[in-house]
Amino acid sequence: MKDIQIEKLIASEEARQRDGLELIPSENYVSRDVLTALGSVFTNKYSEGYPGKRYYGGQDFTDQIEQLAIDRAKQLFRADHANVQPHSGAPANEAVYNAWLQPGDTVLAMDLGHGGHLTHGAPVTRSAQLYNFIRYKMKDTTTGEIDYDNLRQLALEHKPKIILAGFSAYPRELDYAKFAEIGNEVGALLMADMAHIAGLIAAGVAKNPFDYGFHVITTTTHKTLRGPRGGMILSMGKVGNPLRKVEKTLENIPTLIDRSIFPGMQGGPHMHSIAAKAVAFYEALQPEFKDYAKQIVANASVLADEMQKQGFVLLTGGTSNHLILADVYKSFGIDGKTVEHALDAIGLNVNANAIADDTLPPFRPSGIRLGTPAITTRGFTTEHMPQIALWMRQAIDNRDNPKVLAKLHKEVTALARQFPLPSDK
Ligand code: DSN
Repeated sequence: MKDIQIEKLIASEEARQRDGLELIPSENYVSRDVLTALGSVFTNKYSEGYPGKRYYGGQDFTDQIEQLAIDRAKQLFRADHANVQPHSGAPANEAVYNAWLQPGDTVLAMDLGHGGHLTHGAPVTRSAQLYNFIRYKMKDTTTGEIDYDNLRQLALEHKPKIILAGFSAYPRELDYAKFAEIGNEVGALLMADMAHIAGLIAAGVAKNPFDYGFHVITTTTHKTLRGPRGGMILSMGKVGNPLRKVEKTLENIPTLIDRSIFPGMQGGPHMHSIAAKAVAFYEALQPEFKDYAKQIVANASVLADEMQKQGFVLLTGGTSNHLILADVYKSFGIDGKTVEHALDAIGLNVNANAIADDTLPPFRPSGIRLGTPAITTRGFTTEHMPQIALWMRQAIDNRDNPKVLAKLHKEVTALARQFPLPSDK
């Protein structure tokens, strides 16, 4: 590379990723093949429109790439339709709102503090200015059970046009059948945001909301699905010409979504990213991906147990997926940001996270959030989890002792280096 500054920074980031343990639950390591597709000449091409219906010439290969991505996504998630163009998860969610709602319409979604996502109507977002978001919560934070009775009452009272099941900080399975029952009772579009668990659903390790009558699923492609940074919208219904207007009916959802993404919200799709999505979907269709997903959940379950032995108080008492939320304020009397920094200092990356009804502010919340998708990609198994939990506790206890932190950092690096990144292979 002629740009030495950027070359050095890429090399430094590679070393950081290799020498540490990535425990942020929304991150992962992609394969060399995904990286190759992402760095390919498809980044040079404009392709507004959809396969066979483009506004510019020269689409012989872009059409094939996008069609492969679509077909593989549909197969993975048993969907009637896939739009693989969203640049990420936030625009994917916004595109569904834009497809189905009028300004002022109501959406019933999970409260941010109880596990929901910013794009599910947090007051600071543009969507929250356009639409009326009502929030449901957990009934009991020690088990994670959603308050379905309250959810139903809210639905009957506010008549939401969309009921949204999904989360970015919730360690349990949702009861999609209950959501569907309530949604059907009030005539709402059933939308799931499976960004965190897409890989688990693809592998059959977590439930697929489509099996319970959901109409739309949004996701990112870079978390448990282990693809490039990007988004996708899957839907059930009739697939029409995306460039023609159709009536707003549940059956026409796929066409409404295509129109909402282009020309509604985005311009040219990022075809290099779509090529990389296609590669990731190919990888997720291989039998070994099922083993990977099972191992993610097994690792998370043991890590959660081991953390509890080390004194961490866990929200919902554990985990059923890839994700763990710990109330470190309750556990050790210190905030999540302090713990994040202490763990960073020894090469363990987690993120500070608000817990349900947090009394501390968002930038210095009571919790940390972590998970096992990335370390499982590197080959870590349940036998390594006690050591990770022990290091976490030691880093917290010695957070003001640079000598001990440096020693722990060396130990973490020594273990990490035994597990190459997929892009090294
Ligand atoms: N930032 C993502 C996460 O970490 O869960 C969600 O958008």
